[in-house]
Amino acid sequence: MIKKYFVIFTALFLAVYMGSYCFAADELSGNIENGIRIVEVKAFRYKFEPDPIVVKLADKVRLVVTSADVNHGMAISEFKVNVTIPAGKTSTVEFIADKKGVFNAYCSVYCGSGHGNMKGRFIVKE
Ligand SMILES: [Cu+2]
Repeated sequence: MIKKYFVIFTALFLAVYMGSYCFAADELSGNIENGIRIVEVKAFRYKFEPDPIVVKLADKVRLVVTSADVNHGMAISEFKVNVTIPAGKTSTVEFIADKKGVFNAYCSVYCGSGHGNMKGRFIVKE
């Protein structure tokens, strides 16, 4: 009897554990180099990748954004980020993630019919 519960408990634990691992939306993005969290982002019609971008509160963040197609922009209003990325080029922006929460990163340069929906999430967690 106890053995049975143990098996069920273990199965449940594994399911929850694996589930949270697979669907973790909050794994930190990029790598720390010289104290800066560097995240490579790809901008293309009509998405940013990765999505979400996840950083830690107080991180110094450098977004290295490359456009895979046309001119794009990447803006995160709460951090006064607004960078333009010419077609096929890479732009870089640096800022401090000094507020926690879930923020919108959106395209700020008209890039086609789906431009208005070109959004990603920028998550700052503790
Ligand atoms: Cu756009």
